[in-house]
Amino acid sequence: MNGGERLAAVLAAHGVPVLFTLCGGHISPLLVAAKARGIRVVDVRDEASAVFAADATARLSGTPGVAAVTAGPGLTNTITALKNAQLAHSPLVLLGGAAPTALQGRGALQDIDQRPLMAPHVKLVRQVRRVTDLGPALTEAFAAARDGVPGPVFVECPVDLLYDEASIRQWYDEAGGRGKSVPDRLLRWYLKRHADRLFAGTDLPEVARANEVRLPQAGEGAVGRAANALARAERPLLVVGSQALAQASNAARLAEALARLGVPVYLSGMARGLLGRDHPLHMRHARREALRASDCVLLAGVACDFRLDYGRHIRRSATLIAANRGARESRLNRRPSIAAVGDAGEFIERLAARVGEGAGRPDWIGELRARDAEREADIDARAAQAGEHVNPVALFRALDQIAADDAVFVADGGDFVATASYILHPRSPLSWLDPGVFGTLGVGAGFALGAALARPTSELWLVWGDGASGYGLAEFDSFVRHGIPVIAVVGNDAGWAQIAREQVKLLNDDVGTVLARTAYHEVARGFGAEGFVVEHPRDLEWTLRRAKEVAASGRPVLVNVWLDKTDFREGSISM
Ligand SMILES: Cc1ncc(C[n+]2csc(CCOP(=O)(O)OP(=O)(O)O)c2C)c(N)n1
Ligand SMILES: [Mg+2]
Repeated sequence: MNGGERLAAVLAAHGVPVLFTLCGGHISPLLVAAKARGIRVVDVRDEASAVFAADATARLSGTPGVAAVTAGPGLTNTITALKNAQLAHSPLVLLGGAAPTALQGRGALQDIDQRPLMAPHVKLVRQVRRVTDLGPALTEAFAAARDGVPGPVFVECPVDLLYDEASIRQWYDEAGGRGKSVPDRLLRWYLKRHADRLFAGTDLPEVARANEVRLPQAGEGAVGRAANALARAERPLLVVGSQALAQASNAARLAEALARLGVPVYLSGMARGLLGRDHPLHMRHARREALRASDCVLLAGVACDFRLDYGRHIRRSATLIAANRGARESRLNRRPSIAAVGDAGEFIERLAARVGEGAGRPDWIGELRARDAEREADIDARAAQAGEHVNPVALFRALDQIAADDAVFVADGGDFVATASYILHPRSPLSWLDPGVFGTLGVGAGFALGAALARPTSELWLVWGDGASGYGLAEFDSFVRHGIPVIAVVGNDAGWAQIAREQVKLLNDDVGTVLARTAYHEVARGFGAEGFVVEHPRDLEWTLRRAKEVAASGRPVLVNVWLDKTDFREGSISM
C-alpha cells in the first residue's frame, strides 16, 4: 500500500463515509485511495467549506468529520473554520499536505512551517515523517479528536510519503543527478539514505483498527450532590448546550432523561430541538428572567460565556451545578457550587436515574410558561405587521409551518439568524446548527453540505443572511455537482444589518455596512441550481413550498427574500 492507501484504510476502519476536500498535488494519492475504498470524496470551492462540512458531520454523527487540503495556502484557508470547530468542541481530523521531506525549508512550492500555524487551533499536531507512521498517526488523531473536550486535530502528510515507493525512489534518484564529483555522490548517498528512512518497515503488514474512546465521566459524588440540590430546589432550571450532545447517538436517551427530571429547560446551540417542537418543560424565551429567579441552575455542556451574559444573571445564592467535559469551561466566569467534569449528557442521564420522577413544581413551571406564552403572542403581533417587502418575523412563522418534521436548519448570518432562533422550532435532536461561540459568519454553505450528507433523507434549510451568503455562494456549484439538495433562504435586507443597527445609532454613519438587493438567486442559477426571488409577502408561502418540491426532486435551490426593515432585534448586542 502507498501512503495514501494507508491513510484511506484508517479512514475506512473508522467508518468515515465522506472525505471533504479541495484538491492539490500534495494530496492526490489520498483522494484516489479514499475513492477506491468506497469513501465518498466531496470536493468544494474553498478549503474553509471542507472544514465547516467536516465539523457539521461530526456534530450530527458524533464521529469526527474529515477534511483533506493541500499544503500552504490550502491549510491557511482552513484556519477560521478550524478555530470555529475548536471553540465549538467539534471533533474533526484535518489532513494536510506538505512539501517533500527532503525539500522542506529549501524554497519548495507552498512550503511553510505549518506547525506553528496550526498548533494554536487544534488539540494535536502530528507531523508524519515515515510512511509506516501514517496509519498510527491518523488513528491517534481520531482518538484525540474525541477524547475529553472534543476538537480538531491536524495530521501533516508530506507528499513523498503518499505516493508509492518506486515513484518516490525514482524521483529522489533523478534529483540526485548523474554527476561524478564528490558533492554529487554525497548528495546521491544522502538522498538514498533519506528514501530508505521514509520507507523503512513498509514491508511489514499493518492492520488499521479504531481505538476505543473512553467517555469522560463525572464522579459519583458530584451526581449525588447535584441530585440532592435539585431535589431540594424550589425553582430549579436547566440550561443544556451543544457539548451535552457530544455523544450524538445518546440524544434520544438524554431527551428522555430531561423529561423524567421534570425541571424546566432552556436549550441552546446544538441542543435546540432536543425535546421536540413543543415540550411543556422546554422554555424558549426570557431566559435571563428565569435565571434570575432560579435557586438551582444546572448548566449542562454550556459555559458562562457571552451567550449566558457571563453568568451574571445567575443569583449568587443559587446552587450552580456545572456539568462540562472541560474543567476550565465549568468554571468560566462563575465558580460552580458543584463541578461535574465529564460528559454532560451522560451526567444528566445518571442524575435522572437518581432523582426519579420530577417533583412537579407546577407554580414555577406555570410562571415560566406564562412568560413564554406572552412572548409568543408578542411575536405573533410582530409577524402581523405588513410592509412593502417581507417581514422576517412572518417569514420564519411561515417557514416553521412549511418545513418538514425531519428538517435540519443551518443558521449563518446576523439579525436574520437571531430572529430565526426565536421563531423556528427545531423539531428533533440535532436539527439546528449554528457556528457557536466564535460567531463566525460564513459557516453556512459548508455546514449545509456536511449536514445534508450526514442526514441524507432530511430536508435541509440554510437560513442565510445576505451578507453571510457571500462567503459560500460558490458552494452552490458543489451542491449541484454532488446532488446535495440544500434549500437556502437568503434574508436580503441589502446590508449587514446586525452591525449597521448599532453603528448608525452610536456613530451616526453606516459606512461599510451597506449591500445591494443583489440577485443571489441568479447566482445560484448560474451554478446550475434553481433560484427564486420573493419581493412581496404574497409570494412567500408558495415559493417556499415550491422550493421544497425542487429539493425533494434532488436539486439545490436558493430563495432570495427581500426583507423589510424591522426593529425585532432592536437593542440586542453581542460582545
Ligand atoms: C467572519 C465574520 N466577519 C464579520 C463578522 C461581524 N458580523 C456579525 S453579524 C454581521 C452582519 C451579518 O449580516 P447578514 O448576514 O446580512 O445578516 P443581517 O444581520 O443583515 O441579518 C457581521 C458583519 C462576523 N461575525 N464574522
Ligand atoms: Mg443582511
